[in-house]
Amino acid sequence: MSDSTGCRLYLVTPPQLDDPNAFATSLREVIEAGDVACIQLRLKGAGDEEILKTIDLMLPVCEQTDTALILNDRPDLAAKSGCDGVHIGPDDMPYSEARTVMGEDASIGVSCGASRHLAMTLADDGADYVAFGAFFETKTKEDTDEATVELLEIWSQTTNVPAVAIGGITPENCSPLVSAGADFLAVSSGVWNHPDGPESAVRLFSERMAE
Ligand code: TZP
Ligand code: MG
Repeated sequence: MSDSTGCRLYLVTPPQLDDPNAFATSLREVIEAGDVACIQLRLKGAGDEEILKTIDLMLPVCEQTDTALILNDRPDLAAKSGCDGVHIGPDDMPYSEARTVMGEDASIGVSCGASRHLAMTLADDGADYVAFGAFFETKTKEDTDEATVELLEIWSQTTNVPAVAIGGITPENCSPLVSAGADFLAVSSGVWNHPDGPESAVRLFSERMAE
């Protein structure tokens, strides 16, 4: 999940998968439609068994397409299932414990809302990326903070720790975030609910990120 090539796409799965098999099968073409660095499995309300089964289905696709698989919320499941990393927020396992569970080689990303202070603290602790958001209105998550383009600019000018921008991002509204120095755009509905389909969305995002 290196950020050496400028801004890249960080896919976030839909919050529910009615047919995990079909999702995993179609994932390859979505990933191959553009510059996708990683995909976060974010199944809110799913049980452990469903999460582990979905990881098993997604891992081969991720390995074959050189895409990191990041699990949301659950370092314990990420470590035992072979995920490349985990994404944690303030209500999840604390960063230091997650590092112990996941090991030094895993990617650990942290939600920081709109807090540069929290991001600096966790980056100092060793987080592999910090995520700021929401930048735009989103129906995918409730009670989000309001992050600004200025926050992203200051972060990218003052640190080397990659910044992920998240929240309501679409191909149409993403350019200011790319210009502000976002290393990754994390997107769920902007890809899966795109009127022309997820592959078109990934293609459009990749075009915008390359401008
Ligand atoms: N964290 C902040 S906003 C958000 C998360 C998980 C939702 C991202 O989904 P979408 O559909 O791209 O707004
Ligand atoms: Mg969480």
